[in-house]
Amino acid sequence: MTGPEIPDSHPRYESLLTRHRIEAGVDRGLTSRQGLIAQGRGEAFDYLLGEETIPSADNAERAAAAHLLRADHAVLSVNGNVAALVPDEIVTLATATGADIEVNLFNQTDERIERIIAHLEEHGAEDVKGATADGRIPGLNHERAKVDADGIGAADVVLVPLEDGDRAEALAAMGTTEVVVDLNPMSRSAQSAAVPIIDNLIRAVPNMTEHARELAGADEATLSSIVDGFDREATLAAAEERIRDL
Ligand code: PTJ
Repeated sequence: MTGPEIPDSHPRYESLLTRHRIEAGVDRGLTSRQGLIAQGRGEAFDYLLGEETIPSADNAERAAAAHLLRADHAVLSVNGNVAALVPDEIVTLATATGADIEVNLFNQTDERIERIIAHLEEHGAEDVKGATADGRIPGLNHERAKVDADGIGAADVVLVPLEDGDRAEALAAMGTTEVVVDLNPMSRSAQSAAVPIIDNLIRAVPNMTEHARELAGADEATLSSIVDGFDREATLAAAEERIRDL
């Protein structure tokens, strides 16, 4: 994806680049218009967090990498914002962890699912799931309950960036271990996640890959001790404290 003419010395370079990517995603029919609003909400929280990966988020990203590596069947869920912001990085994370990729949308249309699958394939993804939609998340009676039965429907660990609260809670109720990336520590999705990552997607996904690469040779006991030692409440509290103290 081509970038805008923004000098990288600009103090808000990353934020402007991110905005441009979301705009381009909408223009290309990948991202929903609601995705623009979600981006604005995220930016406000990112500003309050200091636009950096705080130590508790880095720790959560490490725990997320351990979950993905240890899983029997991990799936990275991709929506319109994820597809626009981090297509290469999601493919790289899937490769580093052996996870599947599934397109799963809040505002579902077959056309947009197919466009996003084609876009991810252009970025090197293979066997992207989401087009079959032959399974359902129990407890949700909307279009967004649809998942692939052999994808999110059968996963033990799912990474759901920028999820909406209802679906995040329904996935958690299914017994799926949920890793959520959301800049708002008070959002229902962050609050219901086994691993809430309070960080910007554009920093969180590459950092998870870095941790996954570092942990690639780790044995089951090491991965389990990282997973078991993770404290979700402390992670949420640290992010909220950072926001309140700024
Ligand atoms: O592509 P679709 O149809 O699946 O739609 C996706 C959106 C994001 C539009 C949909 O899920 C939605 O409406 O989400 P919400 O309810 O607006 O929630 C978005 C959450 O993501 C908010 O809590 C934001 O703070 C957060 N957020 C936004 N941008 C980022 C982010 N978190 C991490 N990184 C970001 N770049």
